[in-house]
Amino acid sequence: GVSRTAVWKAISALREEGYVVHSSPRKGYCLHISPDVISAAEIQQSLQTQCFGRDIDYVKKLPSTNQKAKQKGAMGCPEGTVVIAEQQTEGRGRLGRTWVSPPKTGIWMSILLRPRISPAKAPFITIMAALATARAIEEVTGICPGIKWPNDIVVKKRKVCGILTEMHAEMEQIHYIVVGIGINVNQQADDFPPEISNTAGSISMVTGKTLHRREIAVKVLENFEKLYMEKDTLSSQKLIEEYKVYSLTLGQQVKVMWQDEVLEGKAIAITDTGELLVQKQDGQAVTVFSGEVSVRGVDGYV
Ligand code: BTX
Repeated sequence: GVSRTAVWKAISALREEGYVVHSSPRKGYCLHISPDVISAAEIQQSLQTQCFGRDIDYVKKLPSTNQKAKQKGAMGCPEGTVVIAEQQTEGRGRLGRTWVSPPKTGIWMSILLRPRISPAKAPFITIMAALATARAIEEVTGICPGIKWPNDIVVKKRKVCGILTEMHAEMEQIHYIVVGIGINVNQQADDFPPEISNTAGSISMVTGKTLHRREIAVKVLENFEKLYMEKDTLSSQKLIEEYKVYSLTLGQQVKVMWQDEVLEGKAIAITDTGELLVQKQDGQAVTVFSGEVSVRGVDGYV
């Protein structure tokens, strides 16, 4: 019941997106090559989740996916809604920092959540997102990444992913949480601006291959949903044990930077609510909250 012209129009639109479609008179069309696009259709065709990514808002260019996801949170959009962009012009990191998000090379996405947990437990959501992302990178590429507490994923001493969790809550109740995940996938060394060229890296720089971003995006959503759905039964200790497998911070000497203060000590544990416990030289243990500080190894970035 569809006219040839309608089909031709749809095929032309796909070609404009970068799909290579062969056509043959009287036979029809054949999809030859799919480009590396992270549109809703591309992600959803292989996504095996119940809730995460069932609703995806795919945008070519926007200031920040976290900003848009927060608007959706305020509008009452359902849990699991994802905002994903090919490019961010005002990508944000923690503490008002910038997240460099050039077009078509990385995964810039935000997930809207409405957990029924106490706001004090919210740091655990970041821990889950970091664990899910590390697992996704490992499953797709075979590389074993490290997690620098709380939210950096590091490969070969370079940051390939950052996570920004933002919450809208009252004292006792969370209205919504937005988890923003930025993953550098296909950038090469000279794609990064000079100010981060010594610390930033991409997955492709390690594998030497260009990767399909959607495969990683799908695995992140699947792994994250699995951990998230288990949150009421999974003990925090079990989650921390799993997180520890990837942790680059635990057991290390670290420098904690907060405003103008620097604290040095050994990272000895992650608490039941997801904070880092640092033991100073005088033996005193200090709890470090993720929203407020930068943590560095004493010998450099990791
Ligand atoms: P962060 O504050 O831990 O890291 C930000 C710092 O990382 C910057 O100050 C800079 O030094 C460095 N940096 C900036 N861009 C990159 C990059 N592309 N790769 C490696 N290092 C970089 C981390 O904050 C949280 C980042 C979350 C990004 C996602 S993307 C989707 C969502 N939308 C949004 O606006 N933010 C999140």
